[in-house]
Amino acid sequence: MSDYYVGKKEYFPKVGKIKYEGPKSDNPLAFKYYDPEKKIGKKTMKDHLRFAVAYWHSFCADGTDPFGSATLAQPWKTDAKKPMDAAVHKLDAAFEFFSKLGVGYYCFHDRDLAPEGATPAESEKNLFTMVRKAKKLQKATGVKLLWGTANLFSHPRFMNGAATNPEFGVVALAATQVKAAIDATIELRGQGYTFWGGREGYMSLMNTDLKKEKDHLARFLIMARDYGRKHGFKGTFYIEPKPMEPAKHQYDFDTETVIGFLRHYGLDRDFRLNIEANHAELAGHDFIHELETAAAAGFFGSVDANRGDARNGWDTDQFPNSYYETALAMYAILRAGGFTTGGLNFDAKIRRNSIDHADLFLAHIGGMDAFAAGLVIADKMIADRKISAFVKKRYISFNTPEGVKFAGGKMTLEQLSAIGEKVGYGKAGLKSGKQEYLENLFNQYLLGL
Ligand code: XLS
Ligand code: CA
Ligand code: CA
Repeated sequence: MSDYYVGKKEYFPKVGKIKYEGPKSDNPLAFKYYDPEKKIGKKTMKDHLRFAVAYWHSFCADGTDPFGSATLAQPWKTDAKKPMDAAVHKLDAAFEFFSKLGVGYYCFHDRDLAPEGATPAESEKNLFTMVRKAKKLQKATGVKLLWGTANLFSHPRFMNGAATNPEFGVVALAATQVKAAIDATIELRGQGYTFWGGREGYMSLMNTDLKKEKDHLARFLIMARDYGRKHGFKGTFYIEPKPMEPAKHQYDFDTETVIGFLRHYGLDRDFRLNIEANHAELAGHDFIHELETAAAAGFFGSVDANRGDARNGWDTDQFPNSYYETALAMYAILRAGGFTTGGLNFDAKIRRNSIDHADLFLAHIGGMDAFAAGLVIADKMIADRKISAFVKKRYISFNTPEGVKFAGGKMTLEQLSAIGEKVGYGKAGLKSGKQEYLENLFNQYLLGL
């Protein structure tokens, strides 16, 4: 029996343990850049990148889209007659996949792990039956939970939102799920708990009290935070911004919006951001802009690693494959101090016509290689100091006593204006921003891989 599956059946029999073979390998089922134990600076690649697999895309989504039904063969579902049996098979398949791929973490929604029951109590029972099994598999494989979350958007009861629903009863039902999902996360020693604002937003302001809904959302998050802390959750709570889809407008629009919200409602100590590349794009931002914004405010937490499509205006959730993007992202992440409780969660799905047995592996291998390469490139950029030295020098005029006074809040507008009088027109020290030089330099780092 293979070391990499612990259930009764092997679900990926044609794939063994994925190994590092180096950039010259022509084996599609091998890593070209991701060499888990290789040290980059003080940490191994594995510890820098903290890869996680998203349970929902890889084991639940079946290729259904608005125009067509399931395309992906998922024997762990079709094998079973009862929903709970299917959940057990799915868990076995998932842990076989995690171990063969060699990722350290996974992430799930409550309903990914276990089906909803006839009552909230039965749903919780189902979840805990699966949590107990997951705990055993975590122990057997060493794979850990990066974060847990609750699905508060799929069921029709959440069509008008969860915490922001106009019906108090629905808000209370959302609480049954969040309470149980936090318990599950604690039980599985999850390092984080995520809130993505599924349908927390609105479709029309004609029927929406925006202020009330935002207040309710904050209330709900405060209760969840207090519950988690009271029951021993020491990890990080995350908010994952997204500007739209499924709602026309979502309250957690982007990083800056979420930071403002957290500060306004006093949630800034416990919550950090989980930034998704595709959501950044939907908000009209570069991924690195969102990372840098979070880091600058001390809110950087975790990443949902994927990509969108520059010409599609929706959440395509594709696997990341641009080394340009991953290098920029890792440059921001390393300068933010790297991950602590967070990691790189592949919130990405294979295309619905990727129906071969190994496609799920190939997708993850590509994403892991892209981030490993990004890490190596970013590490060189930092070590070389050319870019950081340039940026530092660009602001050197603020190192004068007057500049220091200004930045330290020790100057009035009158005083600043008097300095301006002295500087006079034509002597303000115009210097080139050197964008083209820096972009060329970046390409050199990229090719120097
Ligand atoms: C959907 C979100 C979702 C969260 C978890 O767009 O990305 O999958 O990451 O609820
Ligand atoms: Ca996500
Ligand atoms: Ca997404």
